[in-house]
Amino acid sequence: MVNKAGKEVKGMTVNGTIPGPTLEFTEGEYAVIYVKNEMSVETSVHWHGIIIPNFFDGVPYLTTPPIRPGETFKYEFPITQNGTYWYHSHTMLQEQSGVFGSLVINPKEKTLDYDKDLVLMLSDWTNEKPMNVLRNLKRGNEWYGMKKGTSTPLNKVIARGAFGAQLDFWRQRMEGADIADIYYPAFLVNGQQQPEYPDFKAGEKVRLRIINGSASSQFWMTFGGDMPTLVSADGLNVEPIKKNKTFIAIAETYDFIVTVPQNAKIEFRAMAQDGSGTATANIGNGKVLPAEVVPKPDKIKMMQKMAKMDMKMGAHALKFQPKKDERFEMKEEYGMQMDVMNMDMSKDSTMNEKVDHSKMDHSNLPAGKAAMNMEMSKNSEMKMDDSDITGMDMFSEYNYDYLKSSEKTTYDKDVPVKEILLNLTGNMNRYIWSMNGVPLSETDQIKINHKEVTRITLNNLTMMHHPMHLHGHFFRVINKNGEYSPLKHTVNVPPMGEVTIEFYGNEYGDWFFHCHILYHMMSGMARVISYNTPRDDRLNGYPISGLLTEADKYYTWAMVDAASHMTEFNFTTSNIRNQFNVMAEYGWNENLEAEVTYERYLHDYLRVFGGVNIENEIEDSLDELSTTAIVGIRYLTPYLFNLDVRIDNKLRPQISLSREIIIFPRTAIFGNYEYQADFGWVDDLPAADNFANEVVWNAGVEYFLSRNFSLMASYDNRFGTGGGLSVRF
Ligand SMILES: [Cu+2]
Repeated sequence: MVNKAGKEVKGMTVNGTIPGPTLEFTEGEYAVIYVKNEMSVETSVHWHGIIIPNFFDGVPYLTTPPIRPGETFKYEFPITQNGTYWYHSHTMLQEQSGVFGSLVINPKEKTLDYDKDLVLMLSDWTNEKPMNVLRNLKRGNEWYGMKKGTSTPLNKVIARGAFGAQLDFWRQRMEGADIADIYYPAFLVNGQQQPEYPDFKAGEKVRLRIINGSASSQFWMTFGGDMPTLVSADGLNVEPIKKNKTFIAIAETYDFIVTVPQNAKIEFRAMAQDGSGTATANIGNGKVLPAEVVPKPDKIKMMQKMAKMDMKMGAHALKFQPKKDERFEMKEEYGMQMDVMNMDMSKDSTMNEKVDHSKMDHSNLPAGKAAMNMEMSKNSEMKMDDSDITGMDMFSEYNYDYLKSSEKTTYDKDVPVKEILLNLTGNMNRYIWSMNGVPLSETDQIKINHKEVTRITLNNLTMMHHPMHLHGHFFRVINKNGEYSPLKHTVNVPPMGEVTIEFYGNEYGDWFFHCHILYHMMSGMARVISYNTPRDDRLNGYPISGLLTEADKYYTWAMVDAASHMTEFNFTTSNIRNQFNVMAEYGWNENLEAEVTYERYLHDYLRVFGGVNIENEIEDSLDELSTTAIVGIRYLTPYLFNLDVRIDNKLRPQISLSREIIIFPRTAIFGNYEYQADFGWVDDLPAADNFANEVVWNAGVEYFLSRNFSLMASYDNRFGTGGGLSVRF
């Protein structure tokens, strides 16, 4: 029998309540949900973790039409599961603004022992417009790290004796080991920083339904009082386990049962993974039973360990030839350098057992990496001098071995298996995120087969965690529990780590598979997984390009320096492959240079460009201006120098190098050196010289006042010395 439950979601505007209302259903009901768009922009709602008819999955332009302003869309689907889930807008970055809420489905028959429910929805809060946050990430503004104190300026690095590790990172074109990109003034539980839940009586068993609805924050959760019992993950029940400190990735859900103490309240703490902030909630009455405070991660120490591990970083996020299949070469070349470790792969069969007996926990790692760890732990020379754990173990606390399904989750042995390798790739310099070096806008769909098992190896070649979410399916996360590996809809893949998931193809249509860090999804780390079935007619007029182009938008930024010796203007507009630049510099001593260029990115670090340059011919005089056409290449070198090699239509070659380094928490130094040679190939040189050259150089210091303002001082050999203000737009 099907119950018909009608629910109406109102006021789900950007400025409405955060989170949105909790939608409660009982397993077996038929959900009918009307979503009215009262915003001035398109929206959508995705039902995260719900097994749902493809058309109602809510990814605009892929499965479901977008909801236009003023329109009401009716979602309807049978509810065939129970547990803790959530819903959120799947339109660009709207979820960051607060378009999300919880979805609680009560079981038909209650099998767990608890008296009451309490939803705890975690989120991150920014005062900025989310698209502006992404624009700041694209332009490489260092402000967020400075503001939250997680950046690693050179003075701190040197003081800790980590300059060698820093050089190793720079060599691989990385600034450091970033954990999270964005500054958040607040982290929230149910929309508040410290909510109180006093309406529970001592002795009551409360099922905490914890959902991470953040746009880009993952948390360490801890609980005060007695050890809580973890009973379900991503909505599905697992073998109950007493567990306190637990990591929750973005979009995951975990249910814990706690017993309300006598005359005391349980503190629940959620600390952002990078230690930049905490939200808490108190459950019960009386004195607070504090939750363990998780120490902040030590980024400089992480850099040192990674440098010692000889990880090869910097796999391309944007390949030269996106259509060329180089997945396996990429996996071979980047990541952990296995050969260095001199390990014997043939021992694999016995490794897992041995590893389990060691005090270290490697079991989330594939056999190869686990083996390497073991070799390392046996080899005293390879041991980290100041720690009893090896470098790879830095991320072992993120494994899912504590999750065990109560039933076998394996598929029939006779079912064919299709293997897919996805390297997770990213480029912090340009903020491009992708898989196998190919962002969403440049890739084909991943074809999967009905009634087959699809096994995906997710190999993270970046320094960041990526919580990967597959729509419309639960997948097995292969862990040490083998046949009892848990089923999930979202899996966190730690830096340089590898996770294998598999699912049985019992659906139809196209489904989205993406990193749930919204800013990564919007920068290309996403795929469409397709059963290759005909598209729903109701999607006519909503081409899939509407989704694909979301990840390839143009972002525009500008900067003005107003100083006592000169003024400078820079303008950039850029998408994944293309960039337009306008630059104008004017010295009060009557020297000027202006340039307009178009650049095409061939891959992450290399671009070709062409344009027009104007400068004064005679020093300190604007009487004669020379206009030249220019072509050349720009290249980001190892150690993060910007190299520009060009030639103009007078056949004068020019080379320049520039670099900026953050030396103190809010202070950067910068320098630029430019050398132009003229062999007289086109214009005659004066006095029958056969060679002339011109050198331009400048160096200076910048102090960051805020996201948009800096103080600057510099010397320029054309303009002299001076200081002033930099304004970023
Ligand atoms: Cu990601």
